[in-house]
Amino acid sequence: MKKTSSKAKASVAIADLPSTEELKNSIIKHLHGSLGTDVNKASPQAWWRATCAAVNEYVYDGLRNTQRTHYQQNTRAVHYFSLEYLMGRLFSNNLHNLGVYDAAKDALAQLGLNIADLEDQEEDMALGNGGLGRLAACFIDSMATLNYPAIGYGIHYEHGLFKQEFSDGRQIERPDSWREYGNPWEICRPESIQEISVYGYVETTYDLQGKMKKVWHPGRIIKGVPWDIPVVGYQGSSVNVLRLWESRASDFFNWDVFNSGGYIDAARQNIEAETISKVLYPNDETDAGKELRLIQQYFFCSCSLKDIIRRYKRANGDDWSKFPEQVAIQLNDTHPAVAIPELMRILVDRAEMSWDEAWNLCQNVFAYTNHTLLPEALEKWSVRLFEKVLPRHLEIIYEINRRFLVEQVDVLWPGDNEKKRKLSIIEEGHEPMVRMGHLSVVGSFRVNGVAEIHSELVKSDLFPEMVALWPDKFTNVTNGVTPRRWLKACNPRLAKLLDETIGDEWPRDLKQLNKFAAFADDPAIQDAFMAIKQQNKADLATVVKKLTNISIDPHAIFDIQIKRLHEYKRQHLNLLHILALYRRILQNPDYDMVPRVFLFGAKAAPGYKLAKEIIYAINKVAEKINNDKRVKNRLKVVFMPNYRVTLAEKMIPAADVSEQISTAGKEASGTGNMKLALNGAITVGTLDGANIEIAEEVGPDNISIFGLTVDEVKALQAKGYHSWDYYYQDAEIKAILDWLETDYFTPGKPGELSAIKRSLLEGGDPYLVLADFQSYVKAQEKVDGWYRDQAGWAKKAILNTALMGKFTSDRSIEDYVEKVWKLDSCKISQQ
Ligand code: GFP
Ligand code: GFP
Repeated sequence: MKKTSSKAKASVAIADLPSTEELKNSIIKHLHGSLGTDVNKASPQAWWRATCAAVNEYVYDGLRNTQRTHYQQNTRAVHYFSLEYLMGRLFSNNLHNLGVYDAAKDALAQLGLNIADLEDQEEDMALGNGGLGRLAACFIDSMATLNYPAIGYGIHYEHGLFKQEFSDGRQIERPDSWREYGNPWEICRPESIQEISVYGYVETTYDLQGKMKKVWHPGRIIKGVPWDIPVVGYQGSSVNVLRLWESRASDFFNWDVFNSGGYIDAARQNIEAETISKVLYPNDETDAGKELRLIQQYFFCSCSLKDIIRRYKRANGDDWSKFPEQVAIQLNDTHPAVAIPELMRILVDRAEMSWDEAWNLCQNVFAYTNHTLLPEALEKWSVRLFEKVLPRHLEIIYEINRRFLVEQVDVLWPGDNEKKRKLSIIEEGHEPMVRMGHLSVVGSFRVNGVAEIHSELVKSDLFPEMVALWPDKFTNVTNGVTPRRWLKACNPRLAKLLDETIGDEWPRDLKQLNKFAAFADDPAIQDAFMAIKQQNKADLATVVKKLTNISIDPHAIFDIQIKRLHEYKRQHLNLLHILALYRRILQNPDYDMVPRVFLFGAKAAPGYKLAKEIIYAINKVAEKINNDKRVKNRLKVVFMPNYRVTLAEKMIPAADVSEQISTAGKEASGTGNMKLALNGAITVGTLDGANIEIAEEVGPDNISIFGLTVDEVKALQAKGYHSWDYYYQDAEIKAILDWLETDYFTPGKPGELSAIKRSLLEGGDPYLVLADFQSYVKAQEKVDGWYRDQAGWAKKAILNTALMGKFTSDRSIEDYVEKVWKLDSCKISQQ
């Protein structure tokens, strides 16, 4: 008889969770039977794989039960289309979500193994750049937890985001081969392969009735092989699937070339086909590999649509009328927007549906999330490129656009050519472009931004005319993060304290954290909370020592900025503040400040020069400060190499201060801000993105806000912003910027760090770093003052944790369900 743990009662998809003893036996069984090795000689890798295999027995149980239930009930499902999924590691996540983490830990301990060592055997699944990809990962966790029928679709990149190393302070990129030796969590599904076409030309033909028909003769056919990664909901609710497509040369095509004697050619085309899923594109890599990137987007959209249609037809036959009832597709940014013309092509060209019927159907299926207002992120593809890669889709886009301009734009603004020019999906000019943002809005029934202010700016600044055309189309869904990974799993000490004080319901009902607020003044809880933070900081100090050889004092304030490196996120503002403190210390040896350790984690896109210069500058300044005796340990600066999800999980629980310092109006939401506050860090932040909503939740006493507001930024820019004025009028700014030009931080090499100064002065300081500088310094002084009162600080930190309930991704998903997807949750039945 299997022992059913108490957790199993709450679970629906998985009948019997294993006891410690059963897990132990299963691990050994898999060590022998799946890994072909023996307890006496197994490597940590083998133990880790055997444990994954043991866990997978239960995961697959849940997967089968979930898929069967969805199939039997023919449920409506949401399909999340995303070019990025920043999953991190799955081992501890799956154990926690199954509710067997402790059992596994004990089982491994009985086998003489430390679970943390096994966790370190896993490579991060880093199939994303930053916030956008990590959001997708949090969302699929929440969708499974809340029992929503949902599939994540994406690309099975062979290489995820590059690994970062530093060489003399400069970023070096190394390939990430996360699945070089296979990944125990994924299942290849050759039975569900799809074929997709690219290139070629379009022929116009007429049937006997004289009806025109377009026939696309593709130049190449590529095979998409699906890999499924089970997504385990909390307490074993649903087990959904993340389906990632890998590209391969189509057998059909190779055979053809091979027969005509072109073996080498066939091999070359093989390589080309496989290139499609080779690498994840780093952000901001604007000019490189445009063609490949467009093909990547089309490849996964087409494979996914065909997969969805196959499943739909299996349940509903050839009757398309129920398609919009059964299928919702969420476009994660404009990256998958080509799915819109692709579905039109399938409906009009293949299913021979009328245009109007097809368009009506499309417009009831797609919804689009905008993640940024930055112009470089609103994708555009040259018409020329589109025509080469997807000739039929370009025609379809022209037709979508023609009808849009005639039937919508010209009706609301008759004869207004300026409006047409602005709203056209095709941007005119020397090099005509397809605007994927416009296409996404026109083809979707809902468009959302990712925080209140951002959604407002999407309406007022980005698409005001679209709002005039379709006022109800636009909405907001504020981002969220999964509290399972970002508190329960990464901060077990705090999780335990919460369990003991407010009960253990909070991981699936984060508003429960509110109850913790009642303990904010309780000295015993304050002490416990601060002791936990202290232990987490000591743990991080060990990691820092190991990775960088820098010693940091866990009693200093740990001030953390972790996010992609970008000028708008303003890591260089943080750097200027560090320089200001350093200078004050040098000028006044007794300068009174609470010792502070500034920790950074960030990757710069390989082609983003200034971002890389900022990393270099921080590393060089760090080197100098960390070795300067006069500083007397009041300041330490650490740039953590190879920032990724796994490192975030170690840094976030140890943070005292969270840096969220983007130029107001630029950070759509942020999600790191939520994770850090949830773990009790005090935010130093601008009124930007979700910081605004965090401030509303935690209240002004528990957050340090600074800088220009969105309206003030706009006003300043309208009036004309002159960064030179700040340089000449503020002696501290001038001294710091001039300092960067000397060889103080780069002995013998003056000018090595001058790129930052140049961008802030000659470059016009596009992100208003100098305008916000003094206000930022004051916000930091406020934090310094707060920290001197430890009880007061503990209270603020506790309240940050307690008042973050809104920011669970479960709430975001419920918002999507209500405002966009209209899904029913589906209780999974066991067999
Ligand atoms: C199955 C089930 C679906 C389920 C998906 C994804 O489809 O109901 O939603 O898997 O979990 F039938 P196949 O891809 O196996 O055909
Ligand atoms: C982007 C935006 C963030 C936002 C995420 C998720 O992420 O403000 O929180 O998408 O919506 F910029 P990154 O570009 O910062 O990775």
